[in-house]
Amino acid sequence: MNDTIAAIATPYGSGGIGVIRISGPAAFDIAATLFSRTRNGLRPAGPFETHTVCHGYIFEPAEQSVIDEVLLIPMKGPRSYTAEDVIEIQAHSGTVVLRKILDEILNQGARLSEPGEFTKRAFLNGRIDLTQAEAVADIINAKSVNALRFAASQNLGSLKEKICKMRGDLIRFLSRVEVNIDFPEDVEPFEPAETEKNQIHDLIKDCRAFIKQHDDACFLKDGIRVAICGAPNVGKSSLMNRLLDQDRSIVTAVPGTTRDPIEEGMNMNGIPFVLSDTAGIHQTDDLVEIIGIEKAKDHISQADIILFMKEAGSQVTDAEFEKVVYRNLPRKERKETINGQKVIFVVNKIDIDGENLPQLSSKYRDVPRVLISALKNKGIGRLKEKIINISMAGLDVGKSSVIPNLRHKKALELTVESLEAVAKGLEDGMEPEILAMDIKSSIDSLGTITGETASLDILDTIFSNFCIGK
Ligand SMILES: Nc1nc2c(ncn2[C@@H]2O[C@H](COP(=O)(O)OP(=O)(O)OP(=O)(O)O)[C@@H](O)[C@H]2O)c(=O)[nH]1
Ligand SMILES: [Mg+2]
Repeated sequence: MNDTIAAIATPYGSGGIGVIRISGPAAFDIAATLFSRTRNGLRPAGPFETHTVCHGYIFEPAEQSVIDEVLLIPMKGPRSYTAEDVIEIQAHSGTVVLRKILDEILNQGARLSEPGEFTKRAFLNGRIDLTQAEAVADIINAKSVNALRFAASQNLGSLKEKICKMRGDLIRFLSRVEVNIDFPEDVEPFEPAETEKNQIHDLIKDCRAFIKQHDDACFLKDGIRVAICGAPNVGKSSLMNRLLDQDRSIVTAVPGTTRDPIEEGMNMNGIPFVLSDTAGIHQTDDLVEIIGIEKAKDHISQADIILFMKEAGSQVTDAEFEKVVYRNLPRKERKETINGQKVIFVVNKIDIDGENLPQLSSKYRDVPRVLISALKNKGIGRLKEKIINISMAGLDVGKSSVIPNLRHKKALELTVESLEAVAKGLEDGMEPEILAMDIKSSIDSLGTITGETASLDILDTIFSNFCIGK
């Protein structure tokens, strides 16, 4: 933490501008020895006025030659990204020029930063909490506008505020319990007020709501998995290409064309999806097809939404639906998947026969049916709408401002566990000493979310996922 770090902060390759970042106590001195306001010889330029833009030249000191014409932005800590003294140099973006400038900065005593080290310093210096640091990575990796919106809100501290408030309530409650442990003769014996019991129940409810929010909305980050399945030749690959609006899967009139599942990402209404086109499921002796069918079944079992396809003019039986879809779903999710309308019965090729349309039996009356022609581009808009509606069902993306990630969710589950012990303890009139232990562990697990009580392991895992220069 006491040394000065530097890194190229923009992606490698040719581009308009490349940024090099320096952070630490020697940042201003290092910049002053390499930067000159005139091109006629290196005349050290400091002291810099903070938060201004300086035009000038970066020199190679040994040769006294100009490496590049640059803009330099000095930012005195704590008003900077890391809360330390920071210099950002905007140079021309090319691998060689940026590398050369960075080498000169390292020659002056800076150290090459580790992945995420600038953000880690911002966290360790108390400028941001851990949820905000994680949101930085989420902003960079956002695959959709919605994912970006949640990440941006978390970056501004929406999750931090909520967790800090819950933790604050528990800390106040703990201090009241601890007074009884430390000074039992000076105060009345501990008797929890009704409001305190209610407060613990409310906190459990809040944690559970966050956990649900994760379960409902984590797909906004990773993408909703949509599997297209059915018998050979029904038009699965044609639909895949139609939804993607590109020729991704091979389409032929020969049944059994698709073997390996084909996956492709796409974005609809700001929601990321991962579509997979799978091999036609049927009875076969062809070894390659058999392997493809096994893979298709894997995709069906892992999908969030399943498009079960049949052709117009054909019949469908419960047995076929069960073989292709129902029996491939994880046992405990079968009912919920069908009732939650996560399977759509897609009838394709309605251009050939618009009269004889297959219909599932009343046993599967909850499965919605959508009629399309992948070839003639009919009904595709309605199918997309249906997929989007299913994805958003029960999720109020508009109102909520936070989506806890998996790490937060696990910490919240631990918090619920300890808070339930606290609630039970309050009912049973448990000793204040034992009550205090359970309250403390709930405070600790909430603290791992914001970083107050996060171990070094957690920090290393989080920041090693960042790129160098962030
Ligand atoms: N008339 C008509 N033909 C279609 C339609 N959709 C697909 N086809 C044709 O049906 C044949 C099979 O299409 P594919 O998309 O390869 O079908 P598939 O389900 O991927 O087939 P496999 O990969 O072999 O399982 C091709 O000749 C397509 O042109 C449609 O809506 N109407
Ligand atoms: Mg195919």
